Amino acid sequence: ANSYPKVLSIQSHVVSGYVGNKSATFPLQVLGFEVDTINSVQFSNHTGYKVWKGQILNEHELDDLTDGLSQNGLDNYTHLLTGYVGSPSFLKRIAQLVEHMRNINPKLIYVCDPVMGDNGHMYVPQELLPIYRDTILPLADIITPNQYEVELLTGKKITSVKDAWDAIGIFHEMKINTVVLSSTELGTEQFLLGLASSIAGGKKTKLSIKIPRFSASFTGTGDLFAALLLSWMFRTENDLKLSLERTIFTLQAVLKRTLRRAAELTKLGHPDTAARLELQLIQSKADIENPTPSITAVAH
Ligand code: ATP
Ligand code: PLP
Ligand code: PXL
Repeated sequence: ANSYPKVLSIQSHVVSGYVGNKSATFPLQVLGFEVDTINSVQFSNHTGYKVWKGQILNEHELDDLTDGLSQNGLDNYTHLLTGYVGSPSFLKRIAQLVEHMRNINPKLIYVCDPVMGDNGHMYVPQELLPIYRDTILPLADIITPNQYEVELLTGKKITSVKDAWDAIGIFHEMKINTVVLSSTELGTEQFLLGLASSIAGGKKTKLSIKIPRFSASFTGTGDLFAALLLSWMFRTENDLKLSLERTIFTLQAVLKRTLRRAAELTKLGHPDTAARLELQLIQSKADIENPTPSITAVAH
């Protein structure tokens, strides 16, 4: 029996900075999860810098790791979390892995961030799209696509809040219990609009949340969002409203701290590189542990 929830997180590792597993592990641990990580890549830093170097894990190497876990009976997880995946063969192996993990624990919760692109631009190979749509998503319990990823997955352009709810309905028809669009451009200049919907246990919940927008673009926030949402859905027994509000509170706190630090670095004459906007995650431990939401999500 598991005394703690135990998550397998398959994401990027960066030596310096906070994206992928570096963004997800600390908050999950702070919130009481055992976290086992498989590093789908190991890079010096994220790809927003002028240079990045490192290694990519292939599907055979993934098999080696999961086979070792399996032979020692270490593959009893309560949760699986996946983010950025760069190759079709690796993504197909993840589908097999979900099925294996569900045989071990039929109650496994799979949280999938189907990372493919942003703002009308795909940054993964196009072959990933049909694999996510037809093979991976039907296995997921919670998905966190962005607006562009929803358009890719449903084949429909989203230009209104109604379009977004309709698209979310399509995912529910695929038996995905919980769908969260962590940020859409359907708000205003001042606010990003977050949308969340759940049909878990036959109970329908539809929520929107206005997220005060900062005029900077960050990296690793999508990964942090998915890790926090996973944590709070477990800790609140699937209370989507509380989970969304707490997740957004922590993101706001991390981003405010990150911007404060960036301004300090600028004052000190630090060069204007991607390093200035690395998430101030460790410094935000208290805001991860004890979120005190001030923004409420409203029902639809
Ligand atoms: P993914 O690509 O991982 O599926 P995404 O692109 O939607 O997700 P982000 O745009 O990084 O992910 O958003 C995740 C969360 O980060 C948002 O819900 C929001 O809380 C926060 N966030 C990111 N950028 C900003 C910003 N400029 N201002 C305010 N909040 C932000
Ligand atoms: N660009 C590349 C090459 C990436 O690998 C990622 C990671 O997922 C992103 C952009 C954007 O990441 P996100 O929107 O999750 O912050
Ligand atoms: O999800 C963000 C991310 C993950 N992994 C790698 C990245 C990025 C964003 O740039 O470069 C390797």
